[in-house]
Amino acid sequence: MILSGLLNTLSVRGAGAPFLAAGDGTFWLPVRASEAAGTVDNLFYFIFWISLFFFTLLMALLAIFAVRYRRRREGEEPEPSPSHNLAVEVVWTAIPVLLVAAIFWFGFQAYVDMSTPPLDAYQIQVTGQKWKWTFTYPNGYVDELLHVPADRPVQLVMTSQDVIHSLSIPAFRIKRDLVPGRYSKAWFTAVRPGDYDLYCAEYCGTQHSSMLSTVKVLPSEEFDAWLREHSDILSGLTPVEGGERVYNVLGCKQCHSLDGAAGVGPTFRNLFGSERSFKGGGRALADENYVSNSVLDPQSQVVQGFEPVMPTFKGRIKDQEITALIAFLKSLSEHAPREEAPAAAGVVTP
Ligand code: HEC
Ligand SMILES: [Cu+2]
Repeated sequence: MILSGLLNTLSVRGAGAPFLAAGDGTFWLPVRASEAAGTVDNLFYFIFWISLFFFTLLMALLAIFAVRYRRRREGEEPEPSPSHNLAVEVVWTAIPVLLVAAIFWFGFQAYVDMSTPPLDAYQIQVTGQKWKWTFTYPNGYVDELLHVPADRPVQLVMTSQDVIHSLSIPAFRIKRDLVPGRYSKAWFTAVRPGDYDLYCAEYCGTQHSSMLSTVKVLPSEEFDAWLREHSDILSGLTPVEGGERVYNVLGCKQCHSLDGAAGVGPTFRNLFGSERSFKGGGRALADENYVSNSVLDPQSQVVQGFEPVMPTFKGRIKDQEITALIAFLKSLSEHAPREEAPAAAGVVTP
């Protein structure tokens, strides 16, 4: 029967090979890079062809009837038309009901599959905030690009720090909202190594359109090697080099320059050891504890002339990384003692 054939082509893990396997995009849809993409596309084309078939049929009948039964003479009376035909009515009710039921069934199946991650899925935490994505790996490594292993189910556990965002990866056919104060989940199995676009699909403020990232699908062993290499960002580096690495990797450079120019936040040049004044009064010397506190609780002392927009790095930065940052800031400042001060080693975490 046609229906069971369709069922086969549509089922994700069904016996039959999917009609559209992972592969290049089609006219309407982008490249298919996840296991579920074929199912979604089959469903899309199922609905598309049904719609096209009925649209063509109805428009053709409309045109034919309009010509065939047109009024040919001035004053011609309409012929009496039948008001009821049981057979025709049963047919035009039953066929659409069956089609709609089939669409529901295939759609529901795909929805359930796409909402139920396998228990052994590899978990990555996702945070959305105005206007960037951060991806936290099981070992604590944080990145702004989403690296995932191919051919392994990956689950994203997502939340937002401010407003509603929506993570959308067209090549994987997934899109899910991130809501502040709760966790939403999405999962996929990427099947084609390569780079794919990741968008925010929920209007979240003025720079919504630049809230972009890239998904990098790596072959499984390459992914493991990549994660190992990037996890310990301080390894093999001096404290100053390590601090510079932290500055780049954790995104401080988006807001803090090194050349003396103020950006969204104050420059890091000559910051360490200088006197700071705060909004609403108060002054302090920028020492080790001040830097540590600025990173962990930025809103507690807001520097005069700047907005309180720095996100907290609590939970995302390790103590050794703060220590390295302090060494880096000292190297940029003429107010700092030239040698490593012993106090830098003992960072206080509130
Ligand atoms: C989104 C922009 C942004 C990011 C990212 C950011 N900051 Fe800030 N930062 C600010 C702003 C704005 C201020 C000034 C207002 C305040 O004190 O909260 C500031 C203040 C500071 C201060 C105090 C500066 C001073 O002049 O006294 C330090 C130290 C600091 N940030 C360190 C960091 C470090 C380290 C990182 C990365 C781990 C970082 N910031 C990431 C925006 C940012
Ligand atoms: Cu957004």
